[in-house]
Amino acid sequence: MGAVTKGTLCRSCMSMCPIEVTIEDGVVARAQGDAAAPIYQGFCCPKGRMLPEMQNHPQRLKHSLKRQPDGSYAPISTEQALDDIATKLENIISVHGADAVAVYLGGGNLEQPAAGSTAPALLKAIGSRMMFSAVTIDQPGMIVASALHGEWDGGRMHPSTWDVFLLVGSNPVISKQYFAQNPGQQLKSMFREQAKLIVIDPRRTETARRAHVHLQSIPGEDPTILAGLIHLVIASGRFDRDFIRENTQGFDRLKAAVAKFTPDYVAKRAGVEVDLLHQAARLLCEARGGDFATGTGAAMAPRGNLTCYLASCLQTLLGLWAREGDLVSKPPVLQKPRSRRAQPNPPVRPRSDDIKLRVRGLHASVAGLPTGALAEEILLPGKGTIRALFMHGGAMLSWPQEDLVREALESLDLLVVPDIEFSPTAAVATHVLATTTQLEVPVMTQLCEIASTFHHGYGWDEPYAAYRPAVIRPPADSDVIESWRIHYRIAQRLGLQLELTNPFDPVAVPQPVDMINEPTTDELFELMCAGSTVPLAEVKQHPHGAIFEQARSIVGPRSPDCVARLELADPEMLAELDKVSETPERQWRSTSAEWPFLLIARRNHHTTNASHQQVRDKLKKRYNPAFLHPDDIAALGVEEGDPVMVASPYGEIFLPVESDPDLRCGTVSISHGFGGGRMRPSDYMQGANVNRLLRTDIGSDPITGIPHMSAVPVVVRKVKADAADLIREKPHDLG
Ligand SMILES: Nc1nc2c(c(=O)[nH]1)N[C@H]1C(S)=C(S)[C@@H](COP(=O)(O)OP(=O)(O)OC[C@H]3O[C@@H](n4cnc5c(=O)[nH]c(N)nc54)[C@H](O)[C@@H]3O)O[C@H]1N2
Ligand SMILES: Nc1nc2c(c(=O)[nH]1)N[C@H]1C(S)=C(S)[C@@H](COP(=O)(O)OP(=O)(O)OC[C@H]3O[C@@H](n4cnc5c(=O)[nH]c(N)nc54)[C@H](O)[C@@H]3O)O[C@H]1N2
Ligand code: SF4
Ligand SMILES: [Mo]
Repeated sequence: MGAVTKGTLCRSCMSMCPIEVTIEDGVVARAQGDAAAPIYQGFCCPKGRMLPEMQNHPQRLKHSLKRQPDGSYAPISTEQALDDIATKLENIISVHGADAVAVYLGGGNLEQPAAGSTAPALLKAIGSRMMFSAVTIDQPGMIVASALHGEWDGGRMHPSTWDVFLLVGSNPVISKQYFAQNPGQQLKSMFREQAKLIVIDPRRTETARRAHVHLQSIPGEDPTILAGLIHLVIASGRFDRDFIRENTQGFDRLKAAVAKFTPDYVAKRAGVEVDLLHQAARLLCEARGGDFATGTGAAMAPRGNLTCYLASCLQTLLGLWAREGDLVSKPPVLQKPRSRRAQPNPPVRPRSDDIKLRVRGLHASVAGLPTGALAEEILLPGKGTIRALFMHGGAMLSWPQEDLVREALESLDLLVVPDIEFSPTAAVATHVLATTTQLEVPVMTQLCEIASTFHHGYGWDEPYAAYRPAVIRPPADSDVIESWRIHYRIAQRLGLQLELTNPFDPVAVPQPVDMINEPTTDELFELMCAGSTVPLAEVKQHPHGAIFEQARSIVGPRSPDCVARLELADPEMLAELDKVSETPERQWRSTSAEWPFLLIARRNHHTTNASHQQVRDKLKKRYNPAFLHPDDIAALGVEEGDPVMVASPYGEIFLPVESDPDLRCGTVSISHGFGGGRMRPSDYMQGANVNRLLRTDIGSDPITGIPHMSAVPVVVRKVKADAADLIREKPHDLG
């Protein structure tokens, strides 16, 4: 057969790097960046290069599984599993009503983006409103902030115009959130000459190293710093008065609210140098173009909404939004065209009254239903109970409070987990559906474009799009299904009509799916792209993807009858800001002699969330260390590689300690997506689930339900001698 090379887009993260996959004698042998693709310059990270290992992994799930009464799993044909699921669903709906069926769309959606359209369509056809997603345990604060502040219709400034970029709690070099295409290269060319980078992060990250000003702050103090920067900008008088007069309201109230946040107060409280604060403010005031961005660090720490809101206010004060005649950034290509005007869209209420959970009075919000409360909601019996869940993600490792998540998921009558491996989340399912891998299905770029409409860290600044057919067929001895077909075939069995719609397009026309003759994925893609700026058929003509000049657009003039204003003084946000200054620092942070460290979130280069557990050995990343500053390691009396216990008031994990001189003292930084299940000290090299240290009801945000997931008080302890003995007695199995 020889060797052939085929192109696809890696979906092991949202960068969607174009890659070339070499197939030798029918077996995927190599993957590397596609040098002929625009924008990316041939970039491909270690995860992309690992795609052959993932594809060929001996433990790849080739057959679906059903949980048996004794808790074991037995193979079942995928069609039989679907019959079984459909029967159970009918039962659940007739006893408990349609809202007893829920969907969680998380990282599992990425590899097979069509499922992101069919899952909500299935729920809608059933009549259930219980649509959950990762957004509400990710960065919901950004969405809440733009609801409270209002959005600038012209959108963000195009990177070609930037003099400054402010980044709060995000590390694009590793996460590829912001600068998503070849971030190292982009940052180098952008910030070497053209623009100045300001980073707020307790760690001198791979990104912060390139910053002109790095504010290495105490975790959780982002509202303090942003209020301080607003204070300085207003005090300097160098804000955009005309823009504020024409487009905003609440300036005086904002000014009064930040009055207490003087540079000295902010510097002391947030643990940063006062000179650096002044420098940052100066760079902001001097900028004529720029953009601001918040990441998971900012949004997962306490008062993430407030951080994101203040970032928006600061950006508006400086007038850093695209004006009439400017290039539109993130233009739609595989979505419908959208004309943009140089004017505000008014604020909207962040809470939606119509869908309510029974937990903590939480509602659906602009960020969706609160996933942070889903486990508790499942465990509440009675009217409104959820009994069935389609899980497109790795909840066992990604949702806060692992024990509660396990209890909730195990209590369900039906838990459907599509997977390519028997992951910790598959291991609590009633039905595990073996799915196709990302190399076995076609791909197009629409998903990231849609994501960019609510998160500007994703998508493309240029009008880029790409489509690629599947690279390889599933193994001959397998019985796997593409995720979207699960929803389709269940709808068919229940006699339901699916209609696809873009949830972020308020005037989208639902596209009915042919429920008699099952479409191909390409046909489904056509429906998803109905009315797109550039027809999918045209995108398909460009095998390496292309920049579609016809989709480039400029911001139009303000409409004469526009009366909308951006809100600089949302009462709820300013009340929160008052609480910040009224609460003594220690109490604010909740640290104490007993819980002296702050745990912060972090991502690593080699893994994405909970995905791909089985190839982690090859990536030498079966475990996740606890990163500590060398001084903190010395004070604990341990050495690098030694096991430590990290505990919060709610749980404990064991993991090896690793030195990170770039971390702020007093912080411990740990990646999520590892470990799972009961943990003994001797398991410390197996990976530890940091979500054991969190609780869904601690800090639960009143709008989005996100609990505190960063800047969480913990203690780090040397593991006692008897536990260390245990470790010596039982050498861990890394295989
Ligand atoms: N403590 C802590 N918790 C966090 C975070 C944090 O920073 N700290 N981050 C949060 C964030 S931002 C997010 S987005 C969530 C992400 O968490 P999730 O939304 O749960 O996403 P993943 O962990 O990527 O999901 C991977 C799982 O999806 C399932 N799956 C379904 N279909 C497929 C498929 O086609 N292919 C593959 N490979 N798997 C499939 C598999 O079970 C797989 O294990 O985690 C959140 N949790
Ligand atoms: N390699 C890899 N890439 C990924 C993922 C992955 O798991 N692995 N996950 C993907 C997902 S789901 C997402 S949502 C994105 C997230 O993308 P990012 O938000 O960029 O995620 P991180 O790289 O964890 O960066 C978060 C930063 O916040 C800092 N931080 C923690 N607490 C605080 C705080 O209180 N204040 C401030 N200012 N900073 C703080 C941390 O030190 C860290 O540097 O990444 C995506 N890309
Ligand atoms: S950055 Fe790595 S994991 Fe993400 S799409 Fe590109 S190659 Fe894949
Ligand atoms: Mo995320």
